[in-house]
Amino acid sequence: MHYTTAGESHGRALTAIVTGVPAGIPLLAENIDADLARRQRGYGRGARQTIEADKAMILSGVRFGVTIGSPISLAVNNRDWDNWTDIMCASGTKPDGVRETAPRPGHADLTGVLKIASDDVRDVLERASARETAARVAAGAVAKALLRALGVSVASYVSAIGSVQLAPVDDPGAVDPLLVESSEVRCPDAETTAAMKHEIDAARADGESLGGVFVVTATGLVPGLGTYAEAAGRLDAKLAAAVISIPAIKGVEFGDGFGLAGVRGSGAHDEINYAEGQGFSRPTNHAGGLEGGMSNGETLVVRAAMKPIPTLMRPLASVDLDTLEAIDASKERSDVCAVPAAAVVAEAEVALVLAGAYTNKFGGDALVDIVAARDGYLARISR
Ligand code: EPS
Repeated sequence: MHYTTAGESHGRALTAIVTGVPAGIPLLAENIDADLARRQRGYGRGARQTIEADKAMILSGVRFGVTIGSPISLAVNNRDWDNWTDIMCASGTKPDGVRETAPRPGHADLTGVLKIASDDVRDVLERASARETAARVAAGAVAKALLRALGVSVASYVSAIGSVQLAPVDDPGAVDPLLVESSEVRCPDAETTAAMKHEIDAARADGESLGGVFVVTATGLVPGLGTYAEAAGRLDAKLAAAVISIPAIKGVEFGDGFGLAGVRGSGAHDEINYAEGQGFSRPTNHAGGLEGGMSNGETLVVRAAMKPIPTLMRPLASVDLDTLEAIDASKERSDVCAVPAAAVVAEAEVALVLAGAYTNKFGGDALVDIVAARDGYLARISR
C-alpha cells in the first residue's frame, strides 16, 4: 500500500491517492473524518484550526461503503482557500506585494527557494506546511480500515511537551485510549496534562513554540511482518522512514530505543517463553515488538521526538531575500505546540507501513483472501 499527497496549505484542497488497497474493506468517510478531527485538536493549536473543519471526500475506489480494489483518491477542502484566492490563484499574474521574502529559520523556506529558483518563499512554505499532514491522516485512515479488519489497533499518546514528561509507562499498548482522547494534549495522566498545558501557556506568553515526544503503538500484529533478509524490507527501517518523514520529527526509536545502548545484554532482550495452547510469549518488551527487522507478535512501540515549530510569534533573525539586510523571520500565525496532532499523523504513517506489510505477506487483492492466508499462517506457527 502506497500513498502520495498533493495540495498547498492555502490552496483549494489537499488530496491523497492510496494505491494497493485490497477489495472488501469496509470504509466510510466518517471513519476518515474521525481521525481528521483528532489531528485538528490539541491544546496549543493555532487559529487555523478554528477556520477548518476537515472532512474527507472519497473520490474513487469505494462503492457502498466497501473498497473495490482500485486506487482510492481523497480530497480535504481548505476552507481558508476562500481568503487566499488572490494569493494562491492557479492562473493570472501575481499581484504586487504578495511575495514573501523573510525565510523562517528551521523551516524549508530558505533552502527551498534556493533549490527551486524562486524569489517567493510562499512557493515553498505552502507545500512544506504541516497542513499537508491532513492528507496523510486521510490516507492512513484507509490503512487503519484494513488493519481493523485484521484485528490490529494503532493508537498513540503524548509523553512529553517541552520539559514536562509523563512518568514511564509499563505497557504503552495498554494505555486507555479514552484517557488519551479526553486529555487536551492527548496525555493519559491528568496531572501531567495540566503541567503540559501550563508549559504551553507560558511558551505562548513568551512568543515561543514547543516540541515534545509521543508514542505510537500497534497491538494484534502477527509475528513475521517485514524481513530479516533484505535491508529495504526491514519493518523497522520502513517504520523509521515513515515516521521521520513527518515535518518537525527529529528522532525515532523502538521499544527501549536509545536506552538499550546503556544496559547489558541480559537486561536488553526479551526472553522467550512457551505455554501449551498459548504458544510463544515474552515477559518483557524491550524490543518494542521488533526483532531482526520483523514484528515479533508483541506490541509495536514507536517513540518520536518533535522539535518546536519554527514559526515564532517573537521571530528569530533572518535575512530579506531582496535587500539581503537583517529582518525578522515571517510570522502570520502558528501553533504554539502541535505534538498531540503529530502523534495522530504518526498513527497514520505507522498504519500505512503495517497495512503494506500485511499485503506483502498475505496478498493484496481481496480482504477475504488476506484473512484466509493470515489464518493459515497463524495455524501453522501455532503448531
Ligand atoms: C497546519 C496549518 C497551518 C499551520 C501549521 C499546521 O495553518 P496556517 O499556516 O494557515 O496558520 O497552523 O503549519 C505549521 C506549523 C508549519 O510549520 O507549517 C495544520 O493544519 O496542521
